[in-house]
Amino acid sequence: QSPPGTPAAGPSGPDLTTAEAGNPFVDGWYADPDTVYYDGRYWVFPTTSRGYEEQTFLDAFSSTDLVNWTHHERVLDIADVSWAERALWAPAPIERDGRYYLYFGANDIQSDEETGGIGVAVADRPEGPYRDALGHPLIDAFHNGAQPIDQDVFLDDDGQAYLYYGGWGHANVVKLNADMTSLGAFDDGTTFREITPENYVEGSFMFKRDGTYYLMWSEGGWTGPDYSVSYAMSDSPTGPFERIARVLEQDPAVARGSGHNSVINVPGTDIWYIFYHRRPLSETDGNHRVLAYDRMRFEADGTIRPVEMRVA
Ligand code: FUB
Repeated sequence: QSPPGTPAAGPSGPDLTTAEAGNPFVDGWYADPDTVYYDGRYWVFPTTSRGYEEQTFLDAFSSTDLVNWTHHERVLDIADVSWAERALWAPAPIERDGRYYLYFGANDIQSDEETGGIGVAVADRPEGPYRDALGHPLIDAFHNGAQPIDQDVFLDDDGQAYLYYGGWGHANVVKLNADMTSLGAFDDGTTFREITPENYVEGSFMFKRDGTYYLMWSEGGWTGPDYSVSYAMSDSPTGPFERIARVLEQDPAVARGSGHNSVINVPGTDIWYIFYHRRPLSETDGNHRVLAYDRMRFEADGTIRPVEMRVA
């Protein structure tokens, strides 16, 4: 069933229906879904949620209608990342100049002495195979207290790309150069700008609507009773970001641990969906996370309404 405002399929364009799949919309334990729209297909790149030692590859899912999903297996394998061994997670996709980039975290480093952090892989096609672009992490150390994990990539209308990232309660934004594989600098010469909003824990995500920048993030412990998603609005991609409210939280009647989200817009419409992971009520293992999406609606002033999670 399609909500009001569903665009009609064009005579030659993709069938951009907005009928909704059931939740979870794909099978398997997955988390941290990041979404992108490439040339008529929606793509979801999640973490393979099996425990850090077993998170050694990334799958992807694609769909033309958000209902029927194709499974793309092992789009990135840790065997192709010389510096990574474990904890491959939170991939962030983007296309630029015909090349497809996937930013990923690996190794879950706990100090600057360890090898790991945020890497970037590149492919000629959305489904990969993605290969490590650098032979070393793009960000391999803590800056402003932010663990180098949970990145999101955002390309602004002026062509400037940004990476938002950070665990351990701190968030940074960095500029990416046009090659998408090296870091730029802000006007003051610095590379890492802290943007940590109130209550931030991890899972940063950026999107833009009607000229306003929305930063979203996860709060609470990832297996705990208060894991949730909140947001801030700004007229600049670098903030300041003042926390406004929660938009996604646990629903004791639906699921636990709902968080680490992304957002996708149905092209040519004002229809938006929030993608996130959640833990079925029947599961107690923290890694037993599944992928879900729900409609995300805005008030006239641009603020986001609390999301109503569909049970299934
Ligand atoms: O999937 C591994 C970690 O769990 C992510 O980095 C966090 O955001 C949490 O979802």
